[in-house]
Amino acid sequence: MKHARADFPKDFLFGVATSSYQIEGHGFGGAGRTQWDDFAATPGNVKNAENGAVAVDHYHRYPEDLDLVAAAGFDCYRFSTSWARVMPDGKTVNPEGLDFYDRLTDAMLERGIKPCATLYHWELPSPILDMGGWRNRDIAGWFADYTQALMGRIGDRMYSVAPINEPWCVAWLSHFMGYHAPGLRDIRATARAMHHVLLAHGRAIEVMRGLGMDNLGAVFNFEWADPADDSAEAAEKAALYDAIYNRWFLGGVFKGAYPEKVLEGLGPHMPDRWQDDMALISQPVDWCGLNYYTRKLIGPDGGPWPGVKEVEGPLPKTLMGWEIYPEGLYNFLTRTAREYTGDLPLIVTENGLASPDVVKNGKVDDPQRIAYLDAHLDKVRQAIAEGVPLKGYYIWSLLDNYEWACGYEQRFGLVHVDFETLERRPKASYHALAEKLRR
Ligand code: PNW
Repeated sequence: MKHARADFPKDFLFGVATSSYQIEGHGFGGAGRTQWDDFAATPGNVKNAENGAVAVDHYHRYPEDLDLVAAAGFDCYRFSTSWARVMPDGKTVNPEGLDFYDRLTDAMLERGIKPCATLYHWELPSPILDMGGWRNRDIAGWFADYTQALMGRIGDRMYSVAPINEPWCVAWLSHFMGYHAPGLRDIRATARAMHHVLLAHGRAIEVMRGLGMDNLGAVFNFEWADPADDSAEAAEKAALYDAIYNRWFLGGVFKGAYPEKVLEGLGPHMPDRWQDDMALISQPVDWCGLNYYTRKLIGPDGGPWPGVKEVEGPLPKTLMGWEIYPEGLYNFLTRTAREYTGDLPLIVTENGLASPDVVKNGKVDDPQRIAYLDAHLDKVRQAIAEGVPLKGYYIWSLLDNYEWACGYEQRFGLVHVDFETLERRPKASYHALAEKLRR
């Protein structure tokens, strides 16, 4: 790796991220069924119909995994907690679930790792989905109760907390595009989910303030949109893509307002009196997290609203087929600070890639990952040099894991996992980072 800890401000935090359903293993320890178990069981939704029942068995192997976080010299561990483990029916507490997150928290602290929690990384309890899931306004109250139960137990030891991982994925990807659970393609469901997910964010922040917690934030996934050609149509479509993907959620949380051009399409389907919720949604938070992977090229042609069509870009791609475009990270860091968050601390809460691992003589080489991280860290340094209040950079992910609709095919880890034996083996990128991060 080109960059070392010494190249960053003294208090800059390096971290590594995971999520509960992608690593823990599910369906035991009193945990309930989730929408991803249901979604994966329907053929065609997930590669090989794979699910997170075993994942990488982090539930039992977390001491070894946290040892890896600590040994690399990471300051922070961004993990998520499973609603369905804490409340199997979405409403009733499972003491075993609370005990697990209590142990996990203490295991981080014992190793000098800062616990950075996310309360929802997509494993909705199935009984909540049966009641409408994100389409039902009541979800915000149920989510607040879950927040209270869990943070009442571990909140005193959290370094930072964000309620929701990637509201765009929760709402648009899952209710409009149908790529993620619950797999809907329905504009009315989408409009409701786009609003209720931020309402749940607001309610959870309110609950945690009530518990006296601070360092609370919001985590968004961003994709830079470039027009595919010089036409006015392509520019307009790229701007609409940007408004749906990025500006809806930033606007909601930091301005208390949604972009007009998205409301033109979603407006007729929005829940009644949604405007009354905007003060709760835009209450102050302490930091803003950005997950960044790629950009999209948007063509001039349309169809029915929103009529946004992605076209294939010319840049080198990762195994996911995502273009490698570090400039997009720079663009988001500078634009977010300039237009939305001002002096508020920003954190890159995810950045990384799926890349081919070359396993030879017991070693795992992943040169593409090292190059990708270096290229993005260049942009991180450039943004900091220009005054962006960026306070940390977390890599997705610690371990190869369950990559949602791609099943176990795509490997995002710094640590290779043999999915048969579940043996962990640090990749070359892990060793390279460890050498640069040790204090
Ligand atoms: C993020 N998209 O998800 C998530 O936070 C992780 O759980 C996930 O493993 C990681 O990125 C890599 O995919 C995304 O289709 C999943 O645009 C899909 C999209 C964006 C983000």
